Amino acid sequence: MLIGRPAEIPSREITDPALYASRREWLASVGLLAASAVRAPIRQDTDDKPTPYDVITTYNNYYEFGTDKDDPAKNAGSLRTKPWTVTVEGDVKRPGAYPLDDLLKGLPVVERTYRMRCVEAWSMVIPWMGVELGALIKKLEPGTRAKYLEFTTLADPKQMPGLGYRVLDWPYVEGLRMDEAMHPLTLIATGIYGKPLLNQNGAPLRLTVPWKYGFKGGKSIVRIRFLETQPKTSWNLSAPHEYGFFANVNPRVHHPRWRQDQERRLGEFFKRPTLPFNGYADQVASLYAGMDLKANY
Ligand SMILES: Nc1nc2c(c(=O)[nH]1)N[C@H]1C(S)=C(S)[C@@H](COP(=O)(O)O)O[C@H]1N2
Ligand SMILES: [Mo]
Repeated sequence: MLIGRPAEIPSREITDPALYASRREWLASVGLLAASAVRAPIRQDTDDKPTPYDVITTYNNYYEFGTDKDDPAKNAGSLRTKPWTVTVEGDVKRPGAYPLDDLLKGLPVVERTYRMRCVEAWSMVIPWMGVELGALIKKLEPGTRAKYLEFTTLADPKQMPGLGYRVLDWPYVEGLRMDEAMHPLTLIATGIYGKPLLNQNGAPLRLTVPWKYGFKGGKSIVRIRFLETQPKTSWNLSAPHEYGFFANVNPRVHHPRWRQDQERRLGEFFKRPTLPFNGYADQVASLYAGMDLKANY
């Protein structure tokens, strides 16, 4: 009955971008969007055409499930995301072990369509659903010494076959400076195309920082720490000259294996130019005023 289509229609057809848009209109027309508890206004942060759902969910980087692009979709079925607990530690007034629902309770649900640029020089456009990380941080009440956030993601060999390969020193850890974490573009994502995240995309919650390379967006987060000093992050530790802590998308600074001034948008034939800060410079460049952006890859 979804937008008047037969129930047996495959889900990938229901969620193609055009139908997604009309589904949203349909939800709005029957008052469902407005009725849901605390839903913030939708803000489109790009006019680029969203990448189809089946591409977003089958072409993935999630090395805990294997290093080929189709490994996560094939192998991540073994991940158990219910129940899910996120531990909050460090200089914060409300530390604790939060069941996921409690962690996110009361925070406005937002939908944002963002470009995602991987350091491997491909990109997608993803309609995320989630909460602003800044809203979560305010709810948890950081202390005055908290200058950075560290995000640790699940590392359970029983559920994650890729952990057998020492590609990285598990668990996968990422981090942000407090002002980056508080920026309204930064999301804790819980869904894509209005549906809960699939395991291969980092269920049940992952980080999304659209002006940074995709590896900053740690998947399946189990711990958030409020720190005084910059956390040690996995890719930066494994190859500091290739992966910076800031890792802002920067077409002028190349990775040894991937030029960064162009990218392949999945689904497109011709390469397109990569934009500084992935096209979000007007919103975020001021965070890095005075920093040498040639060095701060
Ligand atoms: N835990 C974990 N998070 C991760 C990764 C990973 O291997 N493990 N890969 C990162 C990289 S390199 C990218 S580009 C994005 C890919 O997100 P997607 O597969 O949902 O598009 O996830 C990031 N988050
Ligand atoms: Mo990536």
